[in-house]
Amino acid sequence: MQDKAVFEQRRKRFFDRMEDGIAIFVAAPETFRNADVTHPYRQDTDFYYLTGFEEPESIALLVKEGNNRRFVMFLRPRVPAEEQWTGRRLGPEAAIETLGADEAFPIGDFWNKAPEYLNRKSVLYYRFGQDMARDFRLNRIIDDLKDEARFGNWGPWSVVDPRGILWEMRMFKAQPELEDLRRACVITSEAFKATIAGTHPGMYEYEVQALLEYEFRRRGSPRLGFETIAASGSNATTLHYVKNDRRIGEHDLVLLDAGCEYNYITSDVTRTFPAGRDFTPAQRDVYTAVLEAQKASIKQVKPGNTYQDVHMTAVRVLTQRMLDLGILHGTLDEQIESKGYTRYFPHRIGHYLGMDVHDCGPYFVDGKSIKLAEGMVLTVEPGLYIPPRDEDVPIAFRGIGVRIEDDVLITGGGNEVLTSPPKEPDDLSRK
Ligand SMILES: [Mn+2]
Repeated sequence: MQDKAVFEQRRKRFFDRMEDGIAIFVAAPETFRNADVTHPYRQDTDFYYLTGFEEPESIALLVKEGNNRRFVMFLRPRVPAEEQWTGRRLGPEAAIETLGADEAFPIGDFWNKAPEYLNRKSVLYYRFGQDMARDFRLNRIIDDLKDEARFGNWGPWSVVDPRGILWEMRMFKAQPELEDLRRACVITSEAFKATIAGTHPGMYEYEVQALLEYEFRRRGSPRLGFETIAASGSNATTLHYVKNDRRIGEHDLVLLDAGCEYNYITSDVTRTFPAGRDFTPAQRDVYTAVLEAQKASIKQVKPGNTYQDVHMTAVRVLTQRMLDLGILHGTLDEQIESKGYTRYFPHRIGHYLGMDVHDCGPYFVDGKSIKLAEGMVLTVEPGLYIPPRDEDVPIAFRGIGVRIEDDVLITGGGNEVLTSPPKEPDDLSRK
């Protein structure tokens, strides 16, 4: 666990923003893969953000009544016979000291104690819709409290999704988050560099994936931020290709899109590079178009510019270059007006990055593209994807897919690119 003061500070900020009432946060459930084998466990992002606690089967309450603020934890008790199988648990006694909880109880007590915590609270902060049985039970408790009005009891009258507060907090990265993000970006960059150097024709895509993920792990990353895309040849034209089971050919490009987590913050990088000695002329044409678009877009990432400004910069460069190469026809204005370019650049320029790879936060407010501001982190990842059997395109371009992605922090004066694997075509030819 990171320094507990980080989580205490976050809880304080949440308390400051919430109205008098109670907020309930639930740990991610363990999910079964097959038989009694579970998927690798990762804590729910919002739960971890506020508690720093990584165990499943736990619930955190933030209770606010005026100046009286209490952080209450429910968690698995210490049971040596169970811990012999699944490992050491923190337990309620240690939760006070280790997590900074004001009160802590075994998770089995939660439903018995829930009515007393919910009683006479006007606002409940809770995310409905993740577990119907739990939602139903909570709702029942609230209704039962209201039925006891003659005894002076009542349950919350309004239910608020806590993500409204949390996501505004998580969207802007400050010191503790930035330290971890920088670390994730350095590990990812170094691992990409090693993997690009270690990739050769004849390898399978999954070997490249395994090499990259080994390079992440040996540098101290506990897990991936998302499934690795290792796409060779025309597989790179499938945006979220994760089969990774094809043998890489002599003249293929390899598109590698991956990122490691560090302290629950992830990086997200894409590089596209020739598996063999060099780009073919057509590959180089497409590659330099995407690189030019990426560089131009990154320049637009600064306070006051909008997300849409960054996106449209890429659209203009990519569209113009596709017209130059005979991939599109007509004029720049016509193509932009008709959105004809989306046939080969179908996605947006990038996304917020943080504890979730597609991190929280609005992109449009009141119908207007949001203005970028210091502390936000955005990926910039233009791409061109020419389907292998697109007969409207000169044959040399068919089946080429290129994406180039870096992680960009918005600073007071502009931006800082946090990721650094090679991307100049001459640095990617070898070898
Ligand atoms: Mn991305």
